[in-house]
Amino acid sequence: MYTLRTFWTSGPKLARGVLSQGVPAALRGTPAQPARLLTTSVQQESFLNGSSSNYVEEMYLAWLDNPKSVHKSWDVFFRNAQRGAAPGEAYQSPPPMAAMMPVQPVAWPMMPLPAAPAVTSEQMSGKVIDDHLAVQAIIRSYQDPSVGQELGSSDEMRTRIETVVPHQRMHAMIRAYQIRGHQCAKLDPLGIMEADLDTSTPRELTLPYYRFSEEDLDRTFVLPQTTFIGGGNTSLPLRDIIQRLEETYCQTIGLEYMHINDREKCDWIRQKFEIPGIMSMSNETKRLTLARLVRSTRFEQFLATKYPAEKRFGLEGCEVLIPALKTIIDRCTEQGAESFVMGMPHRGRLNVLANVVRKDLDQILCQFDSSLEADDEGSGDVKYHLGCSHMRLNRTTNKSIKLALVANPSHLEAVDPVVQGKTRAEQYYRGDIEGKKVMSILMHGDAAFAGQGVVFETFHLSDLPAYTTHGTIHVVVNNQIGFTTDPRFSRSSTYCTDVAKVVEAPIFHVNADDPEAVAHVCNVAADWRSEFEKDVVIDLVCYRRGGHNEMDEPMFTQPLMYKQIGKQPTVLRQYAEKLISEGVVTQEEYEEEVSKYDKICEEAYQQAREEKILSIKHWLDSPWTDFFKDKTRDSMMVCESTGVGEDILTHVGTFMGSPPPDPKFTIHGGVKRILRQRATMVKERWVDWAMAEAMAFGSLMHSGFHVRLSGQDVERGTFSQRHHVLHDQNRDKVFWTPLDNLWPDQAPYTVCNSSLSEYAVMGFELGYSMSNPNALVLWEAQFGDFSNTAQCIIDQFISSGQAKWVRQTGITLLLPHGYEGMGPEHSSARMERFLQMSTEDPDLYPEIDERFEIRQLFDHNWIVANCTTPANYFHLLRRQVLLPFRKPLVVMTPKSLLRHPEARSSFDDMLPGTTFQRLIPDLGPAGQNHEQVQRLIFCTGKVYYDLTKERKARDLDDKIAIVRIEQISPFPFDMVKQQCDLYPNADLVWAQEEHKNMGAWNYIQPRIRTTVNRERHVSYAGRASAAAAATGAKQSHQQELTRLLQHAMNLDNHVALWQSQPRRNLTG
Ligand SMILES: Cc1ncc(C[n+]2csc(CCOP(=O)(O)OP(=O)(O)O)c2C)c(N)n1
Ligand SMILES: [Mg+2]
Repeated sequence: MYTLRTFWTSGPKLARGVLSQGVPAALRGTPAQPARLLTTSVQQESFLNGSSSNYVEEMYLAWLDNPKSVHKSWDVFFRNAQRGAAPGEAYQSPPPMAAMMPVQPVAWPMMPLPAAPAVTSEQMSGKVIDDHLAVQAIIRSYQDPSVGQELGSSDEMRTRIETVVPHQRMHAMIRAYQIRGHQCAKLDPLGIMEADLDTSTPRELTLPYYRFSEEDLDRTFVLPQTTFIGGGNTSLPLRDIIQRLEETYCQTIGLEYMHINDREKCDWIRQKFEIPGIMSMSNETKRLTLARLVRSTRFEQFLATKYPAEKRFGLEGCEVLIPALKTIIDRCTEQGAESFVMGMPHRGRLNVLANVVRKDLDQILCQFDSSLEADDEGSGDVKYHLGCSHMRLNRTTNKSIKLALVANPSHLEAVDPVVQGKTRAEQYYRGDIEGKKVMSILMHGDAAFAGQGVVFETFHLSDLPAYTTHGTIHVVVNNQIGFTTDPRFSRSSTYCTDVAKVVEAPIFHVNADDPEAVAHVCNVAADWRSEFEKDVVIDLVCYRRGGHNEMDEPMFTQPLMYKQIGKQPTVLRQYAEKLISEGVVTQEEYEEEVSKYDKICEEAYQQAREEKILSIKHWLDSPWTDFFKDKTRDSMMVCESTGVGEDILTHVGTFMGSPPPDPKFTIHGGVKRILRQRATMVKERWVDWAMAEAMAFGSLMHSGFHVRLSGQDVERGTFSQRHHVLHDQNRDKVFWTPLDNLWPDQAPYTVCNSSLSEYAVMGFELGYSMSNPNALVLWEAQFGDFSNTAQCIIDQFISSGQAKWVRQTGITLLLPHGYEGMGPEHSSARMERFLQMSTEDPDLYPEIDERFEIRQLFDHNWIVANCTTPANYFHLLRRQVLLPFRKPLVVMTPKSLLRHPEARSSFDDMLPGTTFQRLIPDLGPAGQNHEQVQRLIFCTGKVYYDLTKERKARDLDDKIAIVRIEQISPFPFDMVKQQCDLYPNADLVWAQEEHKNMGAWNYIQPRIRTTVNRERHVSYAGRASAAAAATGAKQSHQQELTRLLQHAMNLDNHVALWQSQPRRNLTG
């Protein structure tokens, strides 16, 4: 039997004085008055007759008390009447709903009155009035218990009110349970904390709030359509209503769904929880749940016994996570899912691997043996970060399913978007456009879920057409603590799950010590995803039995909580006792289940002890088996030619320069001009940057490689250079994407403007790139420096992912970079950061042979490039996919070079036989007459064009050679050496437009020195060190550039000159 919340609320009642504020002093506090208070004009209104006069009187009294307490139409009416409107003219019919739609407040007409028709008694039916009256009475009865007694002079009215008013209150009460019942649910297994951080009972969940008395409890009420608690009954006694509401909303499940702005979805959830008996579970399922709890619990106990001194971030206190995940997977498999991509933090990861993914136990246990040597390259990672991919039979449905747990860094929640991208890609490759076959499950810790911004960013991708995975099931291991911090100090939101409300995800809080309730919400979550293809959150409110890890002492910081935890029996014990007492299992059966699993663990332990080698490859979350099939390290040392036949270049170019085939499609005049320019390019056989890019994409898709370009405003291009999606100027949502329509059998092209996020979107594209190697997946920053808000993805995944997890990716980052006088925030893509994370040794001159170029790429962690010609960019992009292995590519892309008249390439530079040039030598007069050259300038990127212009202006073309390093990392040692040897009499200068502590200087200098065996000096020409990436003043920018060029071209005493400049002169 449930206790009814019958105590009076402690909250203050609204004082009458508050309600009457703003009413003329003469009328303030006026007691209920008869109709004579109405002004003459009011009494003369044609619709005031019969019962309506009572109603009007009621309205009038209410209006006198507070003009805002009545509908606006009454307010206008009474005000007009008081101002002396003629009979029949005081009433103004309210504007129709449509007129009220605009954001501007609707100004209702006051005197003088327009000629609106007066309302007749026929129009204002008695029923409408009665209903209004009842509603008004309810509203006011909440505010003042005495109201209602003086209402209605007729018996009929009193009867109506006596029926309608309690019903309305009952409706409000049901609604209150639906909205706020979760606040009274018994969610904390320890019984000491409130999951919503609030110990008070909402007033709306108390009987007195509705002015129901004990006698009312036996009164029968007709149930509204917004509840399903009646089951087959359309009416119930109030006592039963409350009991059923308490059962649904205030036991071990707390439901949050009333924030969903969709009646159908709310009803769907109500049906899943309110219908009496809906949570009943078969004995078979109960036994299965118990068996899963046995595995989950005994696994942790086994590890604790065998490896007491090892960190494993045990799941103790939330062992129910395992049956929960398995229930989700069973249900989703029944609904057609075949592949699950999962992301999770440290806690319980080994248990998930062992008992959900069903990774071989001995392989898991090997991870505890620190003496085992890894057989693969790479530095590896700790056991609770490794991913894996595994096919297994789902016993419940007898279907084969794939489970992938994505490897992740320590950075909590960083894996979320990666999982989503990988899921989306898998859906895409399977043609699973509704996400019926492939789905993601994300697990979270309570503190991280609330605290990490990437959670929010990832939620925002969930419903975007090019990013949705058609619903993710989120499971929060809410142990009510984050390391040593209590929830009240780690979040400002009510629940740790509130972030999910931004996408109107339903949130099911559940007490993790009630395995059946957990199973129920898991089934509903799976059904929700299947039904609506939207995200849903399960909040497993649990506790952490030990410290943050196995070495930690929790009593230092949470003494009371841990005293309680000390007394808390495991959920396994509680549930086993329950099922034994219910007769669902016997004690012997239970013990047999336990010893069966203990034996499995022991055998795996013995087997693991026999392992000699640790294979990181067993832990790949995206194995790419076909891609690597029959490949050896040796066979991977060749790369296909990146040049392309002229027919393909012409075809792509022509498409890019043609209007859409639909004659009704109207394109913008500016776009027309661009298309004309593109047509000219094809005719004249040259390309600019955007055209080269389109040709790289088009030619790859022609060869069957999918291309996906994502980032902010990438469809048009930040600099209006790309225009990959043309918009009909007259019809909404009518687009034309030429690159997706080049050939009927081409691989598809996806170009998508992303949400304004870097962290989540870059993570998403990284995940996408991991799914299938046969694709070019690019993420573009609006400006290169914005990529630093995704630094975690760059540092933890892209630069180091292969080393940690032997996992390859060809993700390509396009980072607009270049000093154009646009200020500190739009100039630098921070190339120094990427270079600093490059792995090759600056002090070691490598062994050079004919395979050096590709071997270097293979051995390196990533590629950093900064091209100066469209053709080289074209080759770089193509090489990215034609390489026999995958490496991340970071490209500093240009801004002004997009339209620079010299930054053009001929078709000839892209034809078969041409290739990516890691370094572009000087082919001008200096390159013809090496001995006479006094200076060899190395540079990268657009400054090359400034340098050549200045050199020409100074007539130094034969004295200064300018060589471009296009692939900065891995460093083209071999080619740089050739150049240095070619100009034996030249001094060596590195010229850059970035500040000295930025750009490539710190990376380049030691490598050139190593190349020349430290026998020649390398000096610097560029901006001085600075804190901000660039000056904010255009004029200073120009001065800095002038000085840079002067210095680079000054053949006398350049080192001393530059370095002796006072700082202020350099920065302006
Ligand atoms: C981005 C990030 N910041 C800080 C940490 C350090 N850290 C590791 S676990 C942890 C507490 C996590 O609490 P919660 O999310 O509730 O998970 P729990 O450990 O309780 O399961 C912290 C702060 C981290 N791993 N990642
Ligand atoms: Mg926690």
